[in-house]
Amino acid sequence: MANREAAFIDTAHIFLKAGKGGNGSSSFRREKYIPYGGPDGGHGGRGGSVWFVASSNITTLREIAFHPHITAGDGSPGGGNRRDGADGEDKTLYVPLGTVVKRGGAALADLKADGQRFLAAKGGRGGRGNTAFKTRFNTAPKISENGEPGEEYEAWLELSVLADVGLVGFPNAGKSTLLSAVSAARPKIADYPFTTLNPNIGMVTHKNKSFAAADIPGLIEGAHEGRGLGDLFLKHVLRTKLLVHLVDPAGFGGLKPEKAVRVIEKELKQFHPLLARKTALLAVNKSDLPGAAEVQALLQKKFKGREVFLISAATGKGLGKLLDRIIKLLPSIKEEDLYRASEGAAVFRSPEEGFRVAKDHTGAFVVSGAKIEKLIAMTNFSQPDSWDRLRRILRTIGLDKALKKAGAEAGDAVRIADREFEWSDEALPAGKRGKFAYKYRKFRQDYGD
Ligand SMILES: Nc1nc2c(ncn2[C@@H]2O[C@H](COP(=O)(O)OP(=O)(O)OP(=O)(O)O)[C@@H](O)[C@H]2O)c(=O)[nH]1
Ligand SMILES: [Mg+2]
Repeated sequence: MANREAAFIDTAHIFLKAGKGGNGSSSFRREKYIPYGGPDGGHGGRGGSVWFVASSNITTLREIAFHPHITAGDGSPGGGNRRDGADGEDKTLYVPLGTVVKRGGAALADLKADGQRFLAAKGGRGGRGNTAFKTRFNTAPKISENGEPGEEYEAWLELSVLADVGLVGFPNAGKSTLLSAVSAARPKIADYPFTTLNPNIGMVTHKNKSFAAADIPGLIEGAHEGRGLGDLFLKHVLRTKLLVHLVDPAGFGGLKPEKAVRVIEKELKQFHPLLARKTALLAVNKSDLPGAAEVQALLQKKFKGREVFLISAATGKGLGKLLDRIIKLLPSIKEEDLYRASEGAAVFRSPEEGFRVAKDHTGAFVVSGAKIEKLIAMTNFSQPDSWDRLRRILRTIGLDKALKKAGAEAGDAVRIADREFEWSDEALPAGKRGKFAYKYRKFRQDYGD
């Protein structure tokens, strides 16, 4: 769209992919006069991670929304001569203050402070080279791990601007005029409704106290269900501490001021009950025009117990008193926590431990679980010794028992992650590495090593 303002974007559906760790290397020292050199395969490098950093220099999610595939670099493989692979490059994305990261409906992080960092997707660790597998019994291991896959998931970013005070009211009430009168913000002002299309934020300093104020597009009746622009932006005042409800003494669209105030308050409440609970100061604007003082007196009578100010955003009259009241009230209002996410840390991680065995419609046994799938991904199937190690681990963690209990018999297919194995109860020949009751024999491999 040509309209620059309309490009304000406050949600983004994104796909995060952290880097895979580099594969470890299986290599042996070769020197002229040392015929049987020991293992010297280096480790793979760590995969890069995806980070979000809150920054006051960014105001919209536009960049991210248009580039939703976010990928960090893979680690490099290890090499011979104990050469470790290089780490993959991290990917850092800057997001506006007030960005919430959500995954499957749960909030992972609420980025509110300038510079606050959030590790959104962790890079995989590098696979160990064969130097790591040397033991007293196996001094020449031909085992190396593949790198761990990086975390990968889809997420939603939601921005709600952070301000202490939200300016609400019908279109044309003078919200933008007020913001520009009390801050350095210069929102567009005009004598027609819906001048403001995006939230504007301004820093207000009054008597050595500062607070942020947000001016949102005017609301109309039905805003909470999508009429006008209102509902798109009401969420931006959800996190404010205080509302200033601006009233045009002329009313709006044939509504008298008193009725107009009630309509707006009903819209706020219907959008979110939290909005109805907020302290809301009423301010009758345009006091430089005839009739405004009468409207203020009337509203004060109709809304007993509420504070009704009389101001002129255009001439500045009455603004000092309104600001006095705001800075007096703000410190006593606690911010309601919309999201229970702990600062900077993910609250949602798939469980690592345990696995599940289920039989699918083809009769294959499907084994799932984050840890066991990771183990499969990190096994280098081109190395017979790695196969042995895998069998041993699977037995130790109890998969053999679980499969037997589930009714697995020789020849049945067992699927883990993207691999399929043939299960057999044939005993492996007893050797120096022990005897195994069962073996997993690979008979199909979808991905080359
Ligand atoms: N006389 C007078 N006019 C004012 C005052 N404040 C604002 N106006 C005028 O009212 C009109 C609307 O002002 P805006 O600040 O654009 O109103 P708004 O509430 O931001 O309107 P929307 O963005 O459309 O919701 C403009 O023509 C302003 O110049 C005031 O105190 N006195
Ligand atoms: Mg405006």
